[in-house]
Amino acid sequence: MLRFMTAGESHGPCITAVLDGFPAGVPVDAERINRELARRQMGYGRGRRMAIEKDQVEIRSGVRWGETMGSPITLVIENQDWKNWERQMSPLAQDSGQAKPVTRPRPGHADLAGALKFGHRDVRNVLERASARETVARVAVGALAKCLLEHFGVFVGGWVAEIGGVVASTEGLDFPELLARAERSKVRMPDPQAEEEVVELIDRCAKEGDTLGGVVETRATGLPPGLGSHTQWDRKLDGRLAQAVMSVQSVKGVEIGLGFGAARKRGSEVHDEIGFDSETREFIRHSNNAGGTEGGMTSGAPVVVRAALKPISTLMRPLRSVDLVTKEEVKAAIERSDVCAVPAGAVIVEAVVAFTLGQAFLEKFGGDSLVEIRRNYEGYLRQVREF
Ligand code: EPS
Repeated sequence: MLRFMTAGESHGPCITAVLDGFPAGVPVDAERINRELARRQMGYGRGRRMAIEKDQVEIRSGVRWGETMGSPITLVIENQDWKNWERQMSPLAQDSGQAKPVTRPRPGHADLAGALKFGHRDVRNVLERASARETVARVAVGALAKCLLEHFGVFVGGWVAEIGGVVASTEGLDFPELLARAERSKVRMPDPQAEEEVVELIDRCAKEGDTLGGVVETRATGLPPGLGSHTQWDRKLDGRLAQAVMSVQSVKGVEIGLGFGAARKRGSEVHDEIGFDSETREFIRHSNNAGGTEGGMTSGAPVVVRAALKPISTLMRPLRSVDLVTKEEVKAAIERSDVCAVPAGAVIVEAVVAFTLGQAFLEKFGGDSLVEIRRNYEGYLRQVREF
C-alpha cells in the first residue's frame, strides 16, 4: 500500500515527508521534484514569504544511484525562514516566552477550533501546522507519483479556471495547449485576458487588505479503465480523489466531471454514450461528463477534478474576533500572508490527484518493482483488448 505522512511547522527548520510502499526500480532525481516545487512557488498574489524560500528537496532515504530501492523514501525541504524564527519556534524549554502569544484567532483559519481542541493559549501552536506551507511536502510526494505514472503514459496536469469570479475562457483549447498557456501565465490561467483582469483584481484586493479564492482544474490522461472499485465505499476512486483534494488547505468544494452541474441537467444530457472502435477494438465514449470515473472506477477517459478554494483567511483589514484570554471583542490577528494562493493551489491539487491515482494504480497492478508492475499492467491491457 502506497502511503505518506508529512511533518513540520511553517516556520520550523523543515518540512518532511515519508513515503512508504513506493516500488523499486523507478528512476528518481531531485531536479524533477524541484521543478514541481518551483511551479508551486510561482503565482502573482503571493506574500513576501515566497521571496525568502527557494524550495529544494533533499532525498534522505529510499533512493540509491538515482533509483528507488522499495524502502521508505524520506524527503526534506528546508524552510529558509527558520533562521528568523529559531527562538520563537525553538524546541528548547529555555527559549519559552521568546515570542508574544497569538491570542486573536482568525475567522476561517484553524486557529480557534485548534486552540479549543488542544487547549492551546497561543494560537501559533495551531497555525504553524495548519499553514499551507505543508503543501510543499505534498507536491514533492506528488512528483514521485508522477515519476511512476509517466512510465505508463499517464500524465497529470492542471491550471487555474477562475479567480475572484473572473473565469478563464478555455473553449477550443486542447489539454496540451491549456497546460502550455497556464505554464506561461503568472496566475496559471490559460486565458491572457482573464489573467490581466485577475492581476488588476489582486492589486486592488492587496490595497484593500482583502483576499481572493478561485477554482482550479486538474486532468489526468492515459489511465486504463478499472482503477478503484465499485465494491466498497472506501475503495471508490472518486471518493478517494475527493477526500485527497478536500484535505488541501483552503479547499471547500470538489467536483468530478460535470459535478454540481449534473444536478441541473437531464440524464440524456449527462451520461456518456458508449461506442466501439473496431480498428483499435476499444470501447470509447462520445463525451466525458463523468470526468473519467464511473462506479468509483476509472472509465478510461481523462479524469477531470475541479476544486474550489476559499479566499485566504488572513486579512490585512482583519475581521472581528475575540481574544482567547480576555474574551474581549478584538480584530483578528494579522500574520504576514498572501492575497491569493490559487495558482499554487492548482499545482498542489495536481500533486494530490497524482498521488491518489498512483496509489490506485499500484493497487491494481501491484508489484514491488517497476518490472513486475509493467508485466501486470501489460497483461491487464491485453485482457481488456481481448475482451
Ligand atoms: C500561510 C502564510 C504565509 C504563506 C504560507 C502559508 O506564510 P508566512 O506566514 O510565513 O508569510 O506564504 O505559504 C507558504 C509558506 C508556502 O510555502 O506556500 C498560511 O498561513 O497558510
